[in-house]
Amino acid sequence: MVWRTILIDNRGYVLSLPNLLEDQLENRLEARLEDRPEDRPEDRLEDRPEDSQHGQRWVIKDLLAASRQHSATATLEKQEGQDVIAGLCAEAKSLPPKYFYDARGSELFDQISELSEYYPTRTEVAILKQSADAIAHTTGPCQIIELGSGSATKARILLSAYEAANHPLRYVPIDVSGTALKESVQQLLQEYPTLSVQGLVSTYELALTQIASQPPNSQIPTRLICFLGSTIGNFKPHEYEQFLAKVSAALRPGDYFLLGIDLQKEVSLLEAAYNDSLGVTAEFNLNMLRHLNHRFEGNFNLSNFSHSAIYNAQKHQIEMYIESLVSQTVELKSLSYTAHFATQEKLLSEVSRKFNLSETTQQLAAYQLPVLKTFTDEKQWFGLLLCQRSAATAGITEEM
Ligand code: AVJ
Repeated sequence: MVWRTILIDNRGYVLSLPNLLEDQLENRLEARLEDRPEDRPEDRLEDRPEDSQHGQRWVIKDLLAASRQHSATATLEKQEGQDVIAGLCAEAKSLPPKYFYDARGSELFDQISELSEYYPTRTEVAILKQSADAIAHTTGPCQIIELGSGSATKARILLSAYEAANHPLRYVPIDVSGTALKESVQQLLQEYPTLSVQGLVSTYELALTQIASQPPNSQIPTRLICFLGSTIGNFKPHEYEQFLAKVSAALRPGDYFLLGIDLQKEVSLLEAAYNDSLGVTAEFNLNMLRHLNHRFEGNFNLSNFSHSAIYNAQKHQIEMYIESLVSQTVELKSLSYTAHFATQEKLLSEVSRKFNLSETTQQLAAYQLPVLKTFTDEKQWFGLLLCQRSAATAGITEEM
């Protein structure tokens, strides 16, 4: 299968040529940017539905590459690594969890999800299998948009239910790992002969902005945004609120939101899930440093760091740390940044919040995302909430 990568900028302009090889992207894109005619209406993405006009069933757009090129003020890496510098500069060091997910990190996460101690994936998959038909029946035909699609294991459960319900199959996977995205799309297209796919290599932020600006698809106007796996638990409280506001703004009244949340439970179960006996979580955690080495010409020596994870009961969250075993200095060359670590200094690499069903249900309603149906397992370990975007209430401006 020949891959066709299309790049679009923030305003939805197509920048690249078909059949671009990934390692050539940056140079080619720069060249294209220079000879790009200003604001040609025929280049608008919305006017080029990939299925009907080009006879294609898929398109993958790299919003990250496109947005990086957008800023003329800083070098590509400087722009991109600002969050890394900010995290390492802080009194209490931290790094954004999105840096877990290079190709290796996505692979390691798949391994985590199969560990005996790591109950969330298995539990959510079981709930999804039981509820997928009800979800398909409730939403009717819709575009399935998934934030953080990874290897799309859970999407398959939904797609099969929509297929069984004779709904048209339209999937919009979004992931920061281009490799994971391409591999999963390639597989899905083979498994579902009628499926059409629009993949986005993107952060959630950028993707939600893009989704908010898309006019309704004439064939399948209803959208279902899926955010599974309790990845929402990675957000700090203010980021969580901003995120719900963005989802709400991206959806039109009548659209759906399917949210997976890991529920509060016994501490021993939680801590075991993030300190597995095979050490896969430890490897996943430290892989972030390898990713930073690769991405920003860093010299983190992984054997000088170790993994730890504890449950913070006050904040109802797992906190995962990378601890420095020695006093050391690490340089990230392409960011022109040097960080010092003291012996036993801890860097927070992830928080994984654990939720309360009724509290979360109330919060969703406050963002015009009232819960229509709640699905859970018999132990109440994990919750799957199907919400429907309501019409704006008095005092809140409708943006669509
Ligand atoms: C993918 C964010 C849901 O928080 O449980 C697994 C990531 N980190 N083991 C989680 C993770 C360590 C996972 N999420």
